[in-house]
Amino acid sequence: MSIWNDPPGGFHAISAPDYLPRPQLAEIQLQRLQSVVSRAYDRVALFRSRLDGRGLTPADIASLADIARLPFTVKTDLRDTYPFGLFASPMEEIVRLHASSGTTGKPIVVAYTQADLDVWTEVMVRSFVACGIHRGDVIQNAYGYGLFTGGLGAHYGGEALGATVIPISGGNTERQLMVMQDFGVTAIACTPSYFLHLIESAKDMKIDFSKLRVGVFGAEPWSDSMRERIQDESGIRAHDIYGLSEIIGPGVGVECIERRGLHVFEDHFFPEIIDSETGEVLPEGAEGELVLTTLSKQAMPLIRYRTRDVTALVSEPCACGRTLRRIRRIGRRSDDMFIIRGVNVFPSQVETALLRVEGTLPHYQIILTRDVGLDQMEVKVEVTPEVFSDEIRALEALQHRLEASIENILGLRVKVTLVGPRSLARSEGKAKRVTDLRNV
Ligand code: DLL
Repeated sequence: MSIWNDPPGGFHAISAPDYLPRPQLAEIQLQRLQSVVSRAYDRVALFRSRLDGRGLTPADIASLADIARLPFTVKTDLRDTYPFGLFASPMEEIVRLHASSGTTGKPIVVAYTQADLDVWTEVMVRSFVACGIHRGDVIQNAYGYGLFTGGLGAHYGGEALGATVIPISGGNTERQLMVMQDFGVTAIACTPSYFLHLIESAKDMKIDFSKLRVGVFGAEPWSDSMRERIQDESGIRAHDIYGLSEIIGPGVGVECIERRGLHVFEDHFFPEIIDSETGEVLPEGAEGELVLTTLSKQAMPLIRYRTRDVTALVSEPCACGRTLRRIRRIGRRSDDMFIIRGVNVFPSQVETALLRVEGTLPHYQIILTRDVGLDQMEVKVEVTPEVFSDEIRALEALQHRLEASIENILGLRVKVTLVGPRSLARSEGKAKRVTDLRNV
């Protein structure tokens, strides 16, 4: 039997919830929704006061449709309660913390109990299975290990599946290619742009990765044309995987073999699409902002979290047999966040970093390019007239201070270019801070 065939019921019992009849799934969802709303209400001051403010109690959630009565949660709620204000479990029960970009200087923090980690592992196993990855596969996990959720999320999923996981993390391209060839790697997990970089470098090094057959790519938007290019140039199948730290990490949704949208693991994450201007829930199929509710999270349950990712829900049955609804691939966001080398960046974070250093003006431009498949970011920043007339050494020192300040906040080394006062174009109305030239 072909390993690509994952029949209804799956080879893996763990994937059984992917194929539940919808009414049965809805029952599980309602029961979990009621319990997560109670948990958040009882244990998290912010949720309690928001529900109280609407005159609601957890007992008002009598059907799945009642979810629309609940208030939204947004990223700034995580910032305002930094670091631990949204936790619904005592520290003694929290076994892991991760962090992701906030909108200014501080990151946002997310927490997991052991049961949360088990759910995360489960959805990652189900994701790998959906991509046609099995026991016997050798997975090169080139997502970053650390505070970023990609590395450890994929790692534990791969191991629990029974595959062989190589925890190589991101970076060091030559070593990646050597390992890929020498260790007989059959599957790779990394950002699509990094894989593109690997392909380009492999050409130069005359390395062929003929054993590699599948890639699990996510953490940043990538187009259909980028998928074609990846597949044409490497001969592998490229799957899209989606997730975000606030909800769990990778494994919120994934493309099955059909690759016509990403199945959302709806038994753990309840999806809605809203109009990002009005907050109104949109009908099936309409494009809007994805809102997710964690149905089984203990340490940090999030109710109606506004992801800012723009997509649409697809509910036509999928040929793979999964009954889970799908979201269309995410092409853009409803805010100004962009992703570079897998790191989420808000222009406001760059601004915070620049303003921490004396001698610059709050006029800057962020330019994104791609060089041999690798994302590059340059920040052009205006300096004050006094600084501009300084000698070259003083300017270089300022440039280095700015680069260090940005690295401090983003964890990314980027190029800073100083320019004279009034040399950057001013926009009328809303400032356009980012020029993205990375079109693949
Ligand atoms: O990027 C989790 C992840 C790791 C997903 C590995 C997939 C693979 P964050 O760092 O919190 O978490 O970033 C989440 O990244 O809101 C989207 O804007 C974007 N994003 C993630 N996956 C995709 C994707 C991880 N497949 C933010 N397509 C999300 C488009 C994606 N955007």
